[in-house]
Amino acid sequence: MGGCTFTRTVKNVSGVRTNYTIGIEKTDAVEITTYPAGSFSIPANGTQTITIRVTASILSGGAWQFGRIRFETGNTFPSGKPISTTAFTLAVKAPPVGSTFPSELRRNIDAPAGQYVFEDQYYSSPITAFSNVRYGLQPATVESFSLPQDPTRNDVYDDLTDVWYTVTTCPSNQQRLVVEILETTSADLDIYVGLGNTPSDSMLRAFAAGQGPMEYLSLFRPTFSGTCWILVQNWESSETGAEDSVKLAYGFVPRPGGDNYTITGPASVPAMAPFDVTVDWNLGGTYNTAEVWYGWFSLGSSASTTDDIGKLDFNLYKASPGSVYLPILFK
Ligand SMILES: [Ca+2]
Ligand SMILES: [Ca+2]
Repeated sequence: MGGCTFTRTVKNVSGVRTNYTIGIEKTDAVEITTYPAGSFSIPANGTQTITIRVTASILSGGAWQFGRIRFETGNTFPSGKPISTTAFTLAVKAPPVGSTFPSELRRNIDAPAGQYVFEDQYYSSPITAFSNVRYGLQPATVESFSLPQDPTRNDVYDDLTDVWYTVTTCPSNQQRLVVEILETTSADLDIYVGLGNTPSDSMLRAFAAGQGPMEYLSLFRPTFSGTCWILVQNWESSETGAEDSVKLAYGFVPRPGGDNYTITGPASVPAMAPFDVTVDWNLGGTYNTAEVWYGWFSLGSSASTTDDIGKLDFNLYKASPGSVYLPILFK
């Protein structure tokens, strides 16, 4: 699907710390998301980088879509004068090809069996024999531990007692490798994955080390396998000297799979006519022993073309008391 991501860096020249909220206005057939989302705060003379993702839907029919992003604040200059809202506009146009399916399906669950219906989806070509390929759902391994801030955080590997890591086997021929933070009190965790028994920079193969603690690493068909390590560094603890709790999930999606869920759709659909697709899962006994499951599926328009309509990461989370996994459905 057409879409683009870009960044804007804003500098605070007001002379005071300023809190901004992000407002988005847009036409219907475009999605606009920002990171950070919602709001941010910039110290006097500080800067903030905003990442903006813009995706035009095929429902735009190739017409220009428009958006306006506003940074609003109730703060005032030292003189007492209000700081005005800043804003910029953007325009996007995408060819009417592809489908309206998102790139992932995430659900919170409270029972072994469940269902999700993608309603009123569109595909730019005719569907002559709806098909799908399914991998997973495979239970993840969940680890809970506590971790203080790495006192030498600019070097992940200098003292491995300052970080948390586990050694496991990264199987070959996997559709996905997923490592993610489920819960933590830390202000900023980072995830590193590499080969061998002992973490080192030279054996690093993948990492997720962005802003904030809730890192999510999802690799499509990882090219490395064998004995591997998964490492978590506490880059910034919740407060000085604190040991932060961390709940981490990691898992693999083997090929083949797909025994514990089904996908149904209409056998045939004309181009650009709405249709529903239903995903039904039954985790069976694993529901009692696991709390996160990973899968992957594709949707196709004929028996021989099985992935032209959509390719989706599929994550299920069993919500435990006291935890909040927000179901995120990107559309
Ligand atoms: Ca260190
Ligand atoms: Ca981070």
